[in-house]
Amino acid sequence: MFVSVAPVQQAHAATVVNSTIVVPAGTVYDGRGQTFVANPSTLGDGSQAEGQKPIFRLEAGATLQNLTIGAPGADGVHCYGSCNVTNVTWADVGEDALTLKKSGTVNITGGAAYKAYDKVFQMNAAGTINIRNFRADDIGKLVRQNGGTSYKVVMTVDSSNISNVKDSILRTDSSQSTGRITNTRYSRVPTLFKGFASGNTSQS
Ligand code: ADA
Ligand code: CA
Ligand code: CA
Ligand code: CA
Repeated sequence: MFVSVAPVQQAHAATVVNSTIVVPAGTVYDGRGQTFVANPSTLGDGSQAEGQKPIFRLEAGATLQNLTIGAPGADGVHCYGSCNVTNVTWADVGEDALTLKKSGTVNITGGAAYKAYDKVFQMNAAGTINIRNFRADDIGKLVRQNGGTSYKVVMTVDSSNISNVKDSILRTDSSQSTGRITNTRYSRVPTLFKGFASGNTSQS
């Protein structure tokens, strides 16, 4: 499989990304533990303003692994179809952390998200998001299906640790969507699920 690796840089210095890094379909981008931040004048300042650009764009079947996204986080990661995000930490989520832009399955494995004023994972297309072994703290919502949409999104959270949530862990406006949370620790979470039809959520 084709794997791109991040350029070597000085220890502890963040790489400033001036234009979105595109990870081609079916390939792996390995950040080798480095930190990436947006250039605020080209990608976005990480505020709640809409229309910011992502730091990484993952084409269908791409994998992003082993890196930290620091501040400013701009619009984080965009997935155009299925994507795998493994051991990625958002130290200070920007407008949001990751958006599904075209239908597919998003697998988030390991990693963490901190300081998300509103949303962490934004689902703007039908599909599935599987979150496993994840840490989230100081967030508005962990997953939000785009407001007012009625397509189906399957959301699962397993073996994770979620704390200091303002709104809810999983939120939708669609009666088709489902939410399942297993083996997960929470503290200071007002509501696990918001907006789901009855019978479409489960927790154990
Ligand atoms: C808000 C906004 C949507 C979309 C979304 C996002 O929910 O209303 O149009 O921009 O944010 O993808 O960040
Ligand atoms: Ca938004
Ligand atoms: Ca933030
Ligand atoms: Ca966004």
